[in-house]
Amino acid sequence: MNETIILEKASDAGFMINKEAVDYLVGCRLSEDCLPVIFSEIDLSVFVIETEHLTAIVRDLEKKMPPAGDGGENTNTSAAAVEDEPSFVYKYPFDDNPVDILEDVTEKTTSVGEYTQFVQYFRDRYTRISEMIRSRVSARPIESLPKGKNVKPLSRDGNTEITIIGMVSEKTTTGNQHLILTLEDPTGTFPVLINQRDTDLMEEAEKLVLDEIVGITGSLTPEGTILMGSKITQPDVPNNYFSNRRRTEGYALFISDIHVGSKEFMKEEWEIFLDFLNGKSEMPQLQKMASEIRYIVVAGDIVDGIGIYPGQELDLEIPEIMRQYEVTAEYFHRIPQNIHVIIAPGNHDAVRRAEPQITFPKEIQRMFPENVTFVGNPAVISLDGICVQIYHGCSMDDMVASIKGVSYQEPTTGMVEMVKRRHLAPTYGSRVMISPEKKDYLIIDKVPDIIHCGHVHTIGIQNYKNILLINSGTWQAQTDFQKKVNIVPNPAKVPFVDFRTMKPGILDFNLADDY
Ligand code: D5M
Ligand code: FE
Ligand code: ZN
Repeated sequence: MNETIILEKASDAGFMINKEAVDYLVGCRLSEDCLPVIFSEIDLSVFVIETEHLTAIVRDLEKKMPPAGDGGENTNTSAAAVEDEPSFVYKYPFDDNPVDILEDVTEKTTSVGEYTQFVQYFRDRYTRISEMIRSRVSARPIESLPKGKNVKPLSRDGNTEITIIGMVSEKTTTGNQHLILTLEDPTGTFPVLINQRDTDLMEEAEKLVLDEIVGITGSLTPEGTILMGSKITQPDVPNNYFSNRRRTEGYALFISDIHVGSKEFMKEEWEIFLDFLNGKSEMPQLQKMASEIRYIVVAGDIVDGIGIYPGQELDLEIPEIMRQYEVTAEYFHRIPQNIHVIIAPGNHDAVRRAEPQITFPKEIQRMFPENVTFVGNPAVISLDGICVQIYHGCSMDDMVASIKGVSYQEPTTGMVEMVKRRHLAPTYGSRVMISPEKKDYLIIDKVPDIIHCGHVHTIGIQNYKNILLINSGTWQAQTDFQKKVNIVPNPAKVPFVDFRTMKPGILDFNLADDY
């Protein structure tokens, strides 16, 4: 559909229409003839048409549409049968698999690591995340809270409940097992008590981590010295969140933690994966799928690196860092040229360790073929309209240690906690090192369609509020170090997403039954 015609037909039907809704119509697979029907279904009380007014109507019409190619003559086909048919025809390989980089610190770094920059960095984090919380509750600055004896009700209806939004700067337990949180906003700090008898609230409060920004509603004690918490509001994503992404086609594959150079790098399985990409699988379905792959996203740790942990030299097959990248680049030269590959670094790669990480230096990039686009960690990219947030995932180690229910075995549990906080690394100062940029690149600002992490070497796929969370495993078998800390990897498996339906799946290239 064409934008001008959409605007014209909406106006004919007596509506205004916002940009998102126009884009949504442009991306749907209905023809312009359907527009009057669509607009006739919209309630006349609507003034500006938004995407949410359209989705149910468009989906209904799409279901009724005959599959492409049969000219609509097959009127006996039931709706259910129609759904099973391919709804349109597309031709591969694409010669244009566009990638737009929407967010990336590379080329934009401002950090020199001075103290004042940390102040500015945390100020940016507070401003942007508190704004998200403010859209859900109205809050007041800490310095405006009434002080002194006999605090009067704060609103005319006698309700003394107020909300403050602050960064959790301390978390302690009292002798009676109540929880005391200190919240800090730019105007001051204030203690909040969570009563251990309020078990549901306590369960939520215990999951709060230091440095995260949260809204807490409650009543002030008569002296105005403490807030008795009754409700916690994290920024999160609305329950009815709906992405107005464009419809597109083909497959994207998600991998990470290849660890080339490690003695445990699973060469044989990796070779089978490369064969698959080149259409050399035995199964015809896999050959067909391979021909429809448009993107491979790589979320860091492409090599094992050197000096990453004590004694690593004993685990290395290739002890020289540039040689590790040369071998990796040779592998990437064997990926079909029509597939657009996006690579971000991880903690084993030869880039600065503090996050956000700037992408690979030019001398490494030069080794790779032209169909590779390098980005930093984290980065937000658009794959032909599908928004992907890439993050290697070092914060997962902190979250496993500090949030009940987050585990290495189910890595998406940690990713859900990132989305709830709209931040990829909510705690500062443990395992994740932060580079104080003027802007906090670790904030999940735009709600992506897919979040892709690696690092923990286990596979996980989960849908959370219409966001697809993917953790992409590894190509490294269990190392002695991991055995000692009881990390059981999930290697040689490749999560993928069918961009036509947004349905995920996993390709398993394991040869042994160990995993
Ligand atoms: O991380 C691979 C996995 O090993 C990931 O789950 C974190 C874990 N890991 C890495 N370093 C440590 C330390 N020092 N202690 C505990 N667990 C760790 P990778 O980034 O590939 O090394
Ligand atoms: Fe790794
Ligand atoms: Zn890692």
